Amino acid sequence: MNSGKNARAAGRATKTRSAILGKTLGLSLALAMLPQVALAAGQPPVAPSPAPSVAATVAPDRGAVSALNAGNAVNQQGATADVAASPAYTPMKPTEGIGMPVSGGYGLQKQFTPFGEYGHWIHDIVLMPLVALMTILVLVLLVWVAVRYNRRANPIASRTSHNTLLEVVWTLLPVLVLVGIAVPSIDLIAKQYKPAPEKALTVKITGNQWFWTYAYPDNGEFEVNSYMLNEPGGPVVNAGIRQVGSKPWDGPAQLEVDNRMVVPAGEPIRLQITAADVIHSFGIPSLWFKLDAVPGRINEKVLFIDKPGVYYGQCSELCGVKHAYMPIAIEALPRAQYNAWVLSHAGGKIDGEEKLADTMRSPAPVAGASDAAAPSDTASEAVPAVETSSAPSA
Ligand SMILES: [Cu+2]
Repeated sequence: MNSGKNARAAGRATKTRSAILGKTLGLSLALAMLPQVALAAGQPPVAPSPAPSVAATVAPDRGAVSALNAGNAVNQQGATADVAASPAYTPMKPTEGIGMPVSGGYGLQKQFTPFGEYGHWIHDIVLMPLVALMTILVLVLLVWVAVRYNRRANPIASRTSHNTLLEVVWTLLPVLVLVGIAVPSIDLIAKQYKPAPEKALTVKITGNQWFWTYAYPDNGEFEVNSYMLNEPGGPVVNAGIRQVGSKPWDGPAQLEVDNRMVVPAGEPIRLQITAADVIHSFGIPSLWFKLDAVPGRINEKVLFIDKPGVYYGQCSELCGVKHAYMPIAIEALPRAQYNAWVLSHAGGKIDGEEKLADTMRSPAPVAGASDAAAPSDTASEAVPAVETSSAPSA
């Protein structure tokens, strides 16, 4: 409030400045005092009638979370991230059976990364046929021996103890089989260990008991907390978090979260994974991705998602009583929509964007962002300039 008085005092000196500041202050005051109203007004035009009511019910819930976890700054940040979502971003509705387990499914999930497609190919074309052939071969041999060489059919047993051809074959054949498996699988492992390109977007993932935190150091350092939604009719797992199915874009129960990890599709992303308390593991079956989250250590791996979509996973390392209740929901968006999501967060800025002046000059900031990604050495000095530009929009 003091700053408001100061701003107004300064405004008397310069009329134009005061007009802008007054507007900004008025807007921020309105936002601070009436989050429900602001949210309702900010909802996308897609679903005008249900959206405001949902927003209205969510806002008090969030207040309850903050009150419950008054000392938990992390939780409050998560709440802010959800509330701060702008009309430019609406969470994507997942496609049934894509990026999630299917009822009665027995194979691998459909893959949406180049590594996943490679791995799936090894599984389907190399491993399964070999397993089937070997199983049938061994079964046929067993049946043949049992029928042809039992005591009744073959009373006088042969005393042959060596057969050079047979010995060479049963040594060489397994060697060839193992080499045949080793070539593609070592190739896949080697490719997965290749670090992300220097200019790749970095997302930092922290496992907590029992939720995930996603930080975006290239996008203004904002953080998003991701909690599993409660199941309708089930016990309340996360107090203050809404129930799954209460928003049109909600995915399956026990996999959907309040704030998804949003990333751009069709470009390499550097995931840096750590944990705040115990060992967790970040695993998404449809993205061929699993990496341990270890306290005091950063594990890094590149993720490349072929196409936009919502992909679900779970913590894959037993980490305590609510281990089963910290799912992962990754939403891959086209670059332009990802940038819009970034800008919907307080302090969010487009990675690789150069300077405020450049942003103002380019007609389409989204196109400019990908162009500007080339000179990486200028990216660091662009930080303060772009931050000031994002302040009014936040
Ligand atoms: Cu865990």
